[in-house]
Amino acid sequence: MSTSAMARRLAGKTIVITGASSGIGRSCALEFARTAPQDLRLVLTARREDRLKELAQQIRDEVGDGVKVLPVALDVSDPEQVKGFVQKLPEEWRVVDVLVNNAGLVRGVARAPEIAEQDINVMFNTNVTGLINMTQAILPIFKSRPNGGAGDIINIGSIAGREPYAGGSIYCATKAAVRAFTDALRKELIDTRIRVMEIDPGQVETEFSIVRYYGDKAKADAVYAGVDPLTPDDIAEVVVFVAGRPENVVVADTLIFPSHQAGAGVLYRKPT
Ligand code: NDP
Ligand code: 8X3
Repeated sequence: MSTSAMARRLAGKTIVITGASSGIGRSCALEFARTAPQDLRLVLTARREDRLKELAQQIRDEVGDGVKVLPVALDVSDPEQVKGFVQKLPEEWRVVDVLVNNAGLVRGVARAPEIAEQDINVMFNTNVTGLINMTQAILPIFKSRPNGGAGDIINIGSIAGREPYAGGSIYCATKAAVRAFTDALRKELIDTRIRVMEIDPGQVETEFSIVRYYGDKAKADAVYAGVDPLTPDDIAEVVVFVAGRPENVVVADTLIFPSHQAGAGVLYRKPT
């Protein structure tokens, strides 16, 4: 069977994805599996383990045994769980090559001084501290490789980290923090083969808005009324693309909009 250059570059890799139970993370798992179906290991993590198991089965049904999938329940906002994560993996799964730091969420549209403390904490603990702790848990593996180390860190940021908007101050601050951490880390690792990359989506239709509106599906649907948002697969294709570049190519920073969007909240809605 002939394989693509990208499949050959990804072959043999072990890829950890956070937030793989839904949306962009779930699509990333499927896209990696479809792109390199012959020899890949996927460690799929999130809090909802039942969903991860279903996804593992779907991948097996679709591409067969070439892709090995390990579902792992992991709450990235819990520092103790993240600290124990690598040690708890079976030994053959610990040689991680790619970390996709995707787990994240927004809660509410409140403005200061009305923002619930719990929402502030959950957004920072997940989007910022969780991402940093995951990175610190995996980096020693990368750094143990020759010539200073090798491996890929792919952080999912957001247009919200570049253009803060009213009603999103905390979420925007978390994504700006992701951006600062990512840029500093890339500089810290300049003498290695560790690639630090950030992908910033604009509007993507996932469970993101359902979570933002505390489960209110009608409010979430209104976000996408009259527009044609990105799908999680659109972002997953870019994630797999950057991981599948030749070793010397670092797609450091990417901003992706749907065609109706030109900034955070700068949307064209079709008249209804
Ligand atoms: P979804 O709500 O569909 O998916 C979010 C994922 O994050 C779920 O798998 C969820 O899993 C996981 N997650 C949330 N909290 C935790 C936690 N504490 N520990 C582990 N996993 C967690 O949203 P998206 O796919 O849209 O979001 C993915 C990323 O994309 C986020 O970082 C988001 O900020 C970013 N993004 C989204 C955009 C959009 O418009 N949708 C635009 C720009 C960026 P579980 O609940 O099972 O733990
Ligand atoms: C999600 C994009 O603009 O809805 O990160 O906050 S936005």
